[in-house]
Amino acid sequence: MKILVTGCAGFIGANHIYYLLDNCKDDEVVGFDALTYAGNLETLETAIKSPRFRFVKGDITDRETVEKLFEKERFDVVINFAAESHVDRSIEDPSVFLRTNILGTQTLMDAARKYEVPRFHQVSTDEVYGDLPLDRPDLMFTETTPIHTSSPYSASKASADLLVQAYCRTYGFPATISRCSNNYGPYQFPEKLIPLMIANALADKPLPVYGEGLNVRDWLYVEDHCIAVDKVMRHGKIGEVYNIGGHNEMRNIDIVKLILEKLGKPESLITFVTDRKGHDMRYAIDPTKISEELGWLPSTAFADGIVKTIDWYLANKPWWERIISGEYAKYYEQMYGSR
Ligand code: NAD
Ligand code: TDX
Repeated sequence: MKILVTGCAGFIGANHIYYLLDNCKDDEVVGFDALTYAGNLETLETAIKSPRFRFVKGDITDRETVEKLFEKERFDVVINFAAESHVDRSIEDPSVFLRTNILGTQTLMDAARKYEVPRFHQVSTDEVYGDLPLDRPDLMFTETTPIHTSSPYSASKASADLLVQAYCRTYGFPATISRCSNNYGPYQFPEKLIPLMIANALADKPLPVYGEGLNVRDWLYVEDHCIAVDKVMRHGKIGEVYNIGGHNEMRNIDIVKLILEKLGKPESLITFVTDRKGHDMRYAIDPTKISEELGWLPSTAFADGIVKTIDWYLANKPWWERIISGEYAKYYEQMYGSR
């Protein structure tokens, strides 16, 4: 098959490229990415050497470029990872989130319809369901939980999901949607909780925990997300939504303390800072549907995944040090300088 992976130079997209190249030897992969602040071609250095992979730079909202690509390549599958993905940035400036996450998805779907791509997969997020209370551990998100968004980011992802579902119903568009919980692992941009805390701890800088650090996230090792997306893309039922998560709920403060312990750094580095506006309290995914229908189960336990992740950041300092010393330093100062 010829597979288009958008957002291939970001965290999960790049991990997905490596998953496909390592495990799906009959597939040819084209990666498409606008190389925004979050995209990094260095991440694809090894992939680019493969004769089964080609990188194309472009923006998913650029209709002309997207259509030309689809006309030339005649893809069998499109997987849309491309997005603006950071909640804090969406609170500062929602516009680019709406453009990329909603209009970009529409542009890709229109091209897929025009060139009759047989299969389209939309990578969505558990954040479309809003949040759950801390005192009801029995509650989890299922695929029928109502959409109830909190941030401009989650609203933009939910809007894209609704559009995908509308295209399925109206045009018989052959799409699936997956909604995953928080990912962690190699190549995650250092603005996100786990790599940010690793980088700061290694530099003996304060670790900025929002509010009291009691918010709960349901963490999944990135490769398990890739395996799940691959299963949905090949075997999922057209028109269906699949939740992806590994029953691994943890409080932010406990993750931060664990990182400090693993790195041999003191808890005195923890600094409680002003909370995120509209901060979702708890996410928890019920993955029964994907487990029962597609036989997916997570394969990396958090205890192992977090060690692998910390080891990766230790072994790949140049990758993230180049990021945090560039444009990102300004972002960090703006977000955390007087928080
Ligand atoms: P990321 O920010 O690391 O990467 C996003 C990539 O998309 C970057 O390479 C960026 O250059 C590219 N991109 C952005 N705008 C683009 C545009 N207009 N045209 C083409 N490319 C563009 O994000 P991520 O964490 O890898 O997330 C990937 C997808 O998975 C997103 O759709 C996100 O909503 C979803 N998701 C992420 C998580 C998570 O924990 N990170 C969890 C669930 C779902
Ligand atoms: O400096 C920080 N301090 C802090 O306490 C940062 C960056 C985060 N946090 C908290 C906020 C959240 O409760 O940690 C938690 C995780 O934060 P993020 O890494 O920003 O992730 P989150 O907001 O949960 O969203 C992530 O998961 C769902 C991804 O960024 C989304 O793209 C995905 O859809």
